[in-house]
Amino acid sequence: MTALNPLQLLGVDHLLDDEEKAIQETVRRFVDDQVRPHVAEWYEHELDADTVRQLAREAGKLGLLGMHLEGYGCAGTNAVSYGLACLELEAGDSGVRSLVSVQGSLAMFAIWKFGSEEQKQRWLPGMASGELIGCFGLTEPDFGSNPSAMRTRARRDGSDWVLDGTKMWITNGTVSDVAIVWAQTDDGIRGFVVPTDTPGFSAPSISKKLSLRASVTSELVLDGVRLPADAVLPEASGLRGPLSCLNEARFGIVFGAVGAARDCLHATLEYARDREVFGKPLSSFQLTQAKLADMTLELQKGFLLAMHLGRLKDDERLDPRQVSMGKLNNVREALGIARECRTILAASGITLEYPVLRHANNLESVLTYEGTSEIHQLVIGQALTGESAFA
Ligand code: TGC
Ligand code: FAD
Repeated sequence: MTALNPLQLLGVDHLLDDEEKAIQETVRRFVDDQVRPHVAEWYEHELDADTVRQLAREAGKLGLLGMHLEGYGCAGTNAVSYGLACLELEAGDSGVRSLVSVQGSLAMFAIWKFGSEEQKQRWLPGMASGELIGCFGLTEPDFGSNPSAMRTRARRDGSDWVLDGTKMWITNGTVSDVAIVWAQTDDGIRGFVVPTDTPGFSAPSISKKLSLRASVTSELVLDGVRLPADAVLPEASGLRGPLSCLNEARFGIVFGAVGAARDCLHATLEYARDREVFGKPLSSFQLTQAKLADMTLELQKGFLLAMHLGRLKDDERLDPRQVSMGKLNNVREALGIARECRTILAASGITLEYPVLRHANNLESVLTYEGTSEIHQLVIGQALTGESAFA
C-alpha cells in the first residue's frame, strides 16, 4: 500500500498563500544547502566565530534577519512568513534558528521598537544584512526567570552613563558587534545599546555545553562601561521593554519547535522503513505505528497552533499569554517527539549520524530559554485564575 506523506496528512499546506509557501521553500533550500551538510560537524566541535559570521551574512542575503520588521533594510514580511522561516531553520538546528531569533526578534526588534532614529539608522541596516551581529543581555548569573531583580546597574556620570554588572547565557555574545543590555537605573529598568568594542566590555565564551552546540553562548561582563547619553533606548522604560522583545522571539520558537520535531519524525520514518527486526521492516510493527501516529498528531496540532497564533499576530490581536501557550506546548511536544524518535532508532539514535538526539539535546535549552516551561505554566495559570503564583 502507498504510504502517505505523514507530514501533510492534514493538508496543512492549504493554510498558506503562495508567497508564504515560496518563502518557506527558499529557507528550506538554504537549510538543505548550507546547514544540513555541516551541522553535525558544528555540533561536534562547536560553532566558530567565522562560521557564525558567514551564516549571518547568508541569512542576511535571504532577508531573514529582522524579516518581519519594516524599513531600515528589513524585508517586512508578515508574521506567518517569519514563523515559517523559523520552522525551516530549526529543522536544520535550533542553534541556527537561535542566531536568527536573537538577531532579529531580540536585538534588532529592541532598537526598531524602542530606539531613536539615529540608533535605527546606525545599526539596523548592517544588522539586516548580517554584516553586524547583535546580542540581548537580560539574564544574569543569579536572575534568569526573575529579571526584575537584576543587579546590573547604569548610573549617570555627568551626561554619560556608566554600566557595571554581569549577564549570563547570552546567545551570540562573543561574536557580537552590539549588545542590547538591560540595567537598573534610578528610573527603573532601561535598555542600552552597547558597541562591544567599548572599553570595559568583554564577552567570555561559555563552553562544555551539551546542548545548542551549533550556537555561541557567552557571559557579558560590564566593568565601568562608559556610554554617551544617547546610548539609552529612549522609548523603553521598565520590565515591559525587554518582555515585549521576548514575545517576538517566543513567537518564532512556537514555529521553530515544530521544525525540529518534523525533522526528527522524517528521519525516523525513513529509518523505520529501512530497518528490519525479526525479519520484517520496523515500520510494520503495531507498536512502531502507534508511536508514529501519536507523534504525527502532535506535530500537526503544533503546526495548527502556530498558524493560529501567526494569523492572530498578523491581525495585531496576539496576546502574550497566547504566546506562552504556544511556546509551552510546542517545545514540550517537540522534545517528547525527539525522545520518542530516539527510541525507534535505538542505538543508532544516539549518534550524530541521525538528527534526533541532537534535536532533543537542543530542545532542552529551548524548553528553558525565553521563559522556562514552568514560567509559561504560571503565566497561563495566572490568566486562568487571576492569581499570580510567581512569588
Ligand atoms: P510583571 O510585574 O508581571 O510585569 C512587569 C511589566 O511587564 C509587563 N509584562 C509584559 N509586557 C509585554 N510582554 C509580556 N510578555 C509581559 N509580561 C509582563 C507587565 O504588564 C508590567 O508592565 P507595567 O507597565 O505594568 O510595569 O513582572 P514580573 O517581574 O512578575 O515577571 C513576570 C515573568 C516571570 C512572567 C517575567 O519576568 C518573565 O517572563 N520571566 C522569564 C524571563 C525570560 O523569559 N527570560 C528570557 C531571556 S532572553 C532569552 O532567553 C533568549 S534565548 C534566545 C535564543 O537563543 O533563541
Ligand atoms: P532559574 O530562573 O534559576 O530557574 C531554575 C528553576 O526554577 C527552573 O525550573 C524554573 O522554571 C524554576 N522557577 C523559577 N522561578 C519559579 C517560580 N516563580 N515558580 C516555580 N518555578 C520557578 N538569556 C538572555 O538574556 N539572552 C540570551 O541570549 C540567552 N540565551 C540563552 C541561550 C541558552 C543556550 C540558554 C540555555 C539560556 C539562554 N538565556 C539567555 C538564559 C535563559 O533565558 C534562562 O536560562 C532562563 O530564563 C531561565 O533562567 P535560569 O537558567 O537562571 O533558571
